[in-house]
Amino acid sequence: MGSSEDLDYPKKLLEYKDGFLVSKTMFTACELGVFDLLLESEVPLSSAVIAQHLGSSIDGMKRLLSACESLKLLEAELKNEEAFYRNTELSSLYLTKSSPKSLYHTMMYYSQTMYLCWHYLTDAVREGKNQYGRAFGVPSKSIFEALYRSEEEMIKFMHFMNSGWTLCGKDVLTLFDLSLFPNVCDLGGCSGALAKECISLYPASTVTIYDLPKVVQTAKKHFISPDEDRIRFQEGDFFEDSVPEADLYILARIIHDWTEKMCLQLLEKVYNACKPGGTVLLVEILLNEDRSEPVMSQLQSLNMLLQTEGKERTSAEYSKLLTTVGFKEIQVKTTGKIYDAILGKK
Ligand code: SAM
Ligand code: ASE
Repeated sequence: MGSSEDLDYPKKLLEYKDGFLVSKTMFTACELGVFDLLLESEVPLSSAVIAQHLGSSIDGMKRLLSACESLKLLEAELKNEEAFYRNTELSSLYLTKSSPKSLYHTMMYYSQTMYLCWHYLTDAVREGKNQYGRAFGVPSKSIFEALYRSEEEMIKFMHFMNSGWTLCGKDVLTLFDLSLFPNVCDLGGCSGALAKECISLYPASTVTIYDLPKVVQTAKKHFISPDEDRIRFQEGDFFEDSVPEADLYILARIIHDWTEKMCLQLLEKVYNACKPGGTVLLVEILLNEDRSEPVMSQLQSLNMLLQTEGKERTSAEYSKLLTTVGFKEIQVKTTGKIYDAILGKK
């Protein structure tokens, strides 16, 4: 840090400045369907053919494709001075819609929703609150009313939530031996990616997805098939209504949405619903104890400021929330990936 090299030529700052140009280039190629078209095609395709298939200008597509090549998202081979493009292995695996590891819905949510919110980061920092009013013209009173401002937006969010678990859903559910819990409740279980992972990892478990009524109805309609009969549903509001009986409560990406006071209210309800030996599993992105890292957790915490009433926390802060309401034997385990887990017992 601070070497003369850095000060003569601020390489890092120039890279940071272009961060959103890189993101938007990748998002745009996803959104236009470049990676999907190249996955389907048996042979590499020219810019003109790709532009024609995807209904874009030839010049715009030429620039997009060569930017993607320079970002190593595409590979090109020259024939008679014309470039023919194909996907890299990485793009085929993660940027196509149909891949089992697809991050397509993550990219779309970042590009279409989060990008608009981040335009108002200055306002969010000044005011210390989310920016749905400015970004989407909807009142920012209740965050999930804003997040679900139309059915279409709710479905996009539900796809986004699912696509996050393709990377580390299995990892977070195998940190602790959850086979001890036949009856699992996934509070705020949304579109059910973790519930599906849970029943496939633990053949004796039944998972109840608890969520707001319209989320449960949409999950049943679009995300969970009736033959996944070890997944059950319960509609409700976890701040207003009682929660189902269970041996294990999973709260994945729930606590980070809320203020301290609301977190304690929710966790106290979960504690009271637990029988002795009952267990809670929090799944969250963790900040290091000195809060300096990881960068991704820091950026996610800014996103929580923009989109919710919450923030990202350290494992000590999560442990404190759990012990405050009465949970004991707190254990923290890390995956080395994005999400980690904290377990507590009654
Ligand atoms: N647990 C899922 C995951 O990690 O993919 C979804 C996390 S998402 C950030 C938060 C979930 O909590 C959403 O599905 C949302 O509908 C649900 N939720 C928000 N407020 C709720 C409430 N008051 N009662 C029940 N569920 C709620
Ligand atoms: C929430 C999580 C998110 C509420 C709104 C949100 C995320 C984006 N908007 O609980 C999660 C983003 N995290 C990652 C790793 O993509």
